Amino acid sequence: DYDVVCLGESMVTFVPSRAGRLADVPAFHRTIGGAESNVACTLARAGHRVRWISRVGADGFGDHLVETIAASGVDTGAVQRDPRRPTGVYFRTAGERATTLGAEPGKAEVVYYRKGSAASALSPALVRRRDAWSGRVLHLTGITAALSATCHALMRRLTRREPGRPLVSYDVNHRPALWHDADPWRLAELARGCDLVFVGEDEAAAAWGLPDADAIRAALPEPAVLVVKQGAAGATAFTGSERLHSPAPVVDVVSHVGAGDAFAAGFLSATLRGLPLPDRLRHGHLLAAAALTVPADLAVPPGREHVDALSALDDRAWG
Ligand code: KDG
Repeated sequence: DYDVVCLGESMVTFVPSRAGRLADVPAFHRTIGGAESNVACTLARAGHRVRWISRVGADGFGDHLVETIAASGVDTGAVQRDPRRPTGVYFRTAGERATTLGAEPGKAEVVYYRKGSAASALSPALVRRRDAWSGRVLHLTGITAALSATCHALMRRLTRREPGRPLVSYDVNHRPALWHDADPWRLAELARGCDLVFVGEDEAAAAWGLPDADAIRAALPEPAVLVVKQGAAGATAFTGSERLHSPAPVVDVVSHVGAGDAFAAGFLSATLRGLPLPDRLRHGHLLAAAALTVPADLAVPPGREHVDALSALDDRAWG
């Protein structure tokens, strides 16, 4: 059995050869993206047993995703091939530090080609419970809920509180480009059925109009652990009656894409190792720092000993 099962869509990702508006980028570099497989790969590289469940097209991009994710040490045996639908792809800008016309500073421009993708056909009928429940933790994100009606139904099924289910971890991951017609409060409804929830203060403001960490906790009292990420200001975790803030290390940001996934992976890794809450938050910050300082969605994370050593540094080294 696995430590963590991650379920969700991955895409072949095209990252520009240089900074600037998407409209001006002449060439792209192929890499991979997908919030849940980013978490899976980072956890596998930290030494955990991880499975990724998804559906890809019977095409070269599907092969590339499965081969790359498997090469990180993730079990891909439960990944399905769809003979009729393609693997999703997406393009985004790089060099978010540069303020370019048409792009909000600090935000990447993102264009998805994933409507009707193989993964959007995932449904309660296509995912066996014994596969989804084959780990100590099942990690999901709100992206899946936005892909199709059948994917939303699958998310509702997987976040239903039932005896015998593993710990369900959920990163809200509000992607505005996927929520044109749908109500983003669906993301909060799903969170209520989960045990561990990650959400950014910025996305809670955008999706739900909630101003700060305390307002988010008031709206989401159900998860046993709620982690509110506050960008450069750090993160605040709520567990039962406890509230703990942890500052983030100062880094030179190259790209924000993938940092949230790395944070979730660090927090989950420390949780699986039975480390206390302050260490879970620090492990999250350290892996996020690695992701923030590379252009790709997925960074090669620092090794476990390195993270442990950094995490043990004096408090003055933080914030
Ligand atoms: O968290 C990073 C992801 O957003 C990226 O890898 C692509 O999964 C992706 C998405 O749907 O945006």
